[in-house]
Amino acid sequence: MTAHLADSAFLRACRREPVPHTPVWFMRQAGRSLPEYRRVREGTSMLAACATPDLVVEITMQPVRRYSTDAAIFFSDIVVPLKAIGVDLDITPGVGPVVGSPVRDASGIAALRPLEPSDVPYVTESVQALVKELDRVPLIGFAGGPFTLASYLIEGGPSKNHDRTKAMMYGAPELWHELMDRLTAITLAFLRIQVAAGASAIQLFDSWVGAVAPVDYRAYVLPHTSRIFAGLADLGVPRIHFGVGTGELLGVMGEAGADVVGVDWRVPLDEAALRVGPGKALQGNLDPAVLLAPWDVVEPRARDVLERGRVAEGHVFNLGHGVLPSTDPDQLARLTDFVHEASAR
Ligand code: 1CP
Repeated sequence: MTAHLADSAFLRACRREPVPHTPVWFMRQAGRSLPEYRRVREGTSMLAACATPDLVVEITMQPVRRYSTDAAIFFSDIVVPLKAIGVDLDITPGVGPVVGSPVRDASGIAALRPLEPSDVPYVTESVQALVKELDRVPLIGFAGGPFTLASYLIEGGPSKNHDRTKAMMYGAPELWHELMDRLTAITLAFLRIQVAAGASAIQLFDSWVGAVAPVDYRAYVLPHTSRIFAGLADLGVPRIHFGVGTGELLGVMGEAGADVVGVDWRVPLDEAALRVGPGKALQGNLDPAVLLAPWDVVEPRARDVLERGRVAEGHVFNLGHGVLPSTDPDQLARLTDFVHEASAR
């Protein structure tokens, strides 16, 4: 990593060091809300796009060029490593990941083999090309958290209540832990491949883990997420841990070993800092739907996030979840500039 990159506001904030301004990036900043994204994606399926380095580089760069965010997020999807080991799945427009034969028994779990770098040569190639192109802007690699991946595999697609997932978790804990062990190994391998190729930080998106109670998180999820973060420790890159609806889980998530905890919009950052405990930076947490309101509504709320974020030992400004597809890109441009100007020290 170059000195400029290591000294970037984003990586400094993740390490809880003083920053010239609060760094900002947006979950799901690539794609969806950008007309230039829709143009380059025309005629190419989501998974085919993820496997085409030229497209990955272009789409990852689009929001960085447009907004001057302090970090780029690798254009891919949480199901890419599962597809790469042979799981029969696709990403259906307007729905999300859909699995052909959901994983519900020991033989389905046994088929989930480890991920090797040779399964995802396009990931290595894309990250290497991106790191060159981004120059002084850090690239965040990512993977899905094991609970979230397990939910897609078991339910066969997006789910509101995660019924079958919880049925396995509570009713067949040995199967559950075997599945989580395999997903943990795949996730760790996928993240290490991205860092080996040059990613400067990683984020674990355990988006749907807010569906479990703290006591169950401790029993059924924490052992696995802890192994993922411990398995990345030797790489020396900041590790970010994010989920939605995790207000009650922030304390136990803080124990999993990440350097930065992502907070959704439901818990103010000053309160989140108390729940997460010392020794962590926070990331978040403007409600993405606020951006659908006029700027004079957005500005005081963004200022409030910045002010509460000062209570944390380090703060990376973000939304509380991904950019909504109907967001006007000009609002994100204005928000990026506002965060930079209002937080300048
Ligand atoms: O054809 C398309 O454009 C499909 C839309 C799309 C896109 C642009 C999907 C399908 N995935 C992605 C890219 C993606 N996914 C990124 C790249 C960076 C970016 O867009 O800035 C990232 C980080 C993800 C991660 C992801 N995929 C998560 C975790 C983050 C989150 O939003 O919580 C999850 C849960 C998924 C699953 C997924 N993939 C796609 C959709 C529509 C969904 C969600 C479906 C559901 O509600 O369960």
